Amino acid sequence: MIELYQFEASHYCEKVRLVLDYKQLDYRTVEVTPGVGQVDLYRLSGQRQVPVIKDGATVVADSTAIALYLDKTYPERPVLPGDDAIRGLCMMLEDWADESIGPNGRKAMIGAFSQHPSFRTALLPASTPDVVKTLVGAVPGDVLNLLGTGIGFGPDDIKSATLSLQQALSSICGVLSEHPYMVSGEPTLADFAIAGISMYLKFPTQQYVDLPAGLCGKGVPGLADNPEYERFWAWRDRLYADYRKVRSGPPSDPGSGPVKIGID
Ligand SMILES: N[C@@H](CCC(=O)N[C@@H](CS)C(=O)NCC(=O)O)C(=O)O
Repeated sequence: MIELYQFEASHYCEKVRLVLDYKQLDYRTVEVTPGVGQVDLYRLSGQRQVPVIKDGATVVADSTAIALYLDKTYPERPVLPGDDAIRGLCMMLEDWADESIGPNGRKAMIGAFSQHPSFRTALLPASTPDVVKTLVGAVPGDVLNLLGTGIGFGPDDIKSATLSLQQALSSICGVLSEHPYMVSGEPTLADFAIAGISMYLKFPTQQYVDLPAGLCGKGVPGLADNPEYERFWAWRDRLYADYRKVRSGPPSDPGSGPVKIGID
């Protein structure tokens, strides 16, 4: 069976899980422990980032390379369009999702996390005592802003990331006003990349991903709840409902399992 080495909370891993589910491939996930687990991952794949898949003797790193490998090896339910010109567009959009929506989404989410106490406390396990929740919620946003400045997560970086994401969501809504999916009448890698990599803008509304239940449907204020982007969120919800498998087990008990949001 295919093994997916992952961080459950990684948006690049979510892109791969969407592709695997769409292609109806059986797989099992192997949760990599940030830091120490990445040493083993390096031994396996020659690099330290997730996602990585192991399929028999074949090991593939990088979400794009994985999607291409899966489509080539398992051609049923392709995610790459057959037509050269449409495939070109698909790959361009996929790259845009990886290189722009991904890094900007991470910054905007961390910005929301620092500015909104309720978002911050939603990241905590349900079993967290109220007193701790209050304390975490009460850390002033300014302090968190200061901590982020200098590593590319200061208020200016977050503002420009958010602006770029607003532009991205408007553009996608424009496409969706005339088409059901990004480049053709069927979903392609462009759709799964955008849908998976937008996870930090708004977490999926159901327990598709093993995250604290309080995070379901929560996201970056101004993006996740803005009626201007309703078409985008409706499209993503539909894609999830049609193709993504809901987790079968109960949400992790935060007291007994890893609930760390492994956002690097
Ligand atoms: N281009 C890569 C990006 C993967 C990536 O950024 N992975 C992050 C998790 S979201 C990671 O492994 N970070 C740990 C690290 O860089 O040490 C892909 O598409 O797979």
